[in-house]
Amino acid sequence: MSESSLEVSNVTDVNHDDVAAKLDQLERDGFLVISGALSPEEVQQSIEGLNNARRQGWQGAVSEVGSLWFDSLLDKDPQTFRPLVAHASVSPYLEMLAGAQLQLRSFRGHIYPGPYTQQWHMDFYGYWQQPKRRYTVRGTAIQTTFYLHDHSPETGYLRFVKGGHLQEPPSLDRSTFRGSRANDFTRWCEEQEHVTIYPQAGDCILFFSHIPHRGAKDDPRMERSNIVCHYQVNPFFEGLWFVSSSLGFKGTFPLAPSNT
Ligand SMILES: O=C(O)CCC(=O)C(=O)O
Repeated sequence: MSESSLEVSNVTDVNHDDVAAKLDQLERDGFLVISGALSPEEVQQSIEGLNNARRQGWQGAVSEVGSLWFDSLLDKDPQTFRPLVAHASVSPYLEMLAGAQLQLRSFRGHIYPGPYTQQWHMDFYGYWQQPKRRYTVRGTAIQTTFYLHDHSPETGYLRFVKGGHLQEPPSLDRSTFRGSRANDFTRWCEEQEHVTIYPQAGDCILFFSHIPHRGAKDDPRMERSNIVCHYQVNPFFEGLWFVSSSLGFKGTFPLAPSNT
């Protein structure tokens, strides 16, 4: 399905050593493709859930690049969307990455109805700006983005800056960012080497929220939507720049024994 060597299939069969090896690859490459993470039925339910959310008008504002986003799906339609939090297909990875310390930060659905080229961005810009003190531990955010439609070189993609999670990009001064307009950071991203993948319906891409990435539709007729669970490990204060607000504390530790 992709150029990546990180594809994982049939994750229910993976053993401890396989998961550990894949996480080594995640650390090296910044992302991991979990192929067939959702069944065709789960894909269909998610598409219908998102379309229903759109009909109900639950979306936030339309972004400048033409995507609709939905931040209240867990509250408004838990039956459809709750199973995607620490879904069985990704939980072996999440378990080994953070276990009970894993916190769901936010849950966001997207629909991309028209022509769409996302700006280069990171979901966790503040990663590189965390205070370093004697007792601080670097907060890390990891996301699982579930794709609901097939991508191909003719239709659409997800693209990463190669190794972009390992070095601090230049020009992250927030005051220089104006919506989705090009700036020194996005120009730097464009000049780097890239890795492009073509997720298929049901695939999940697990990646560090601080790796620069962009999604796009090359064929504006393509139906495209996805669902993103952002997780964080080690708390970081709200003022650190992140693409979404946090859900808060209570009930946001999906792998904790009591789910508190
Ligand atoms: O449109 C895409 O594929 C990118 C989605 C995205 O930005 C994300 O998962 O954070």
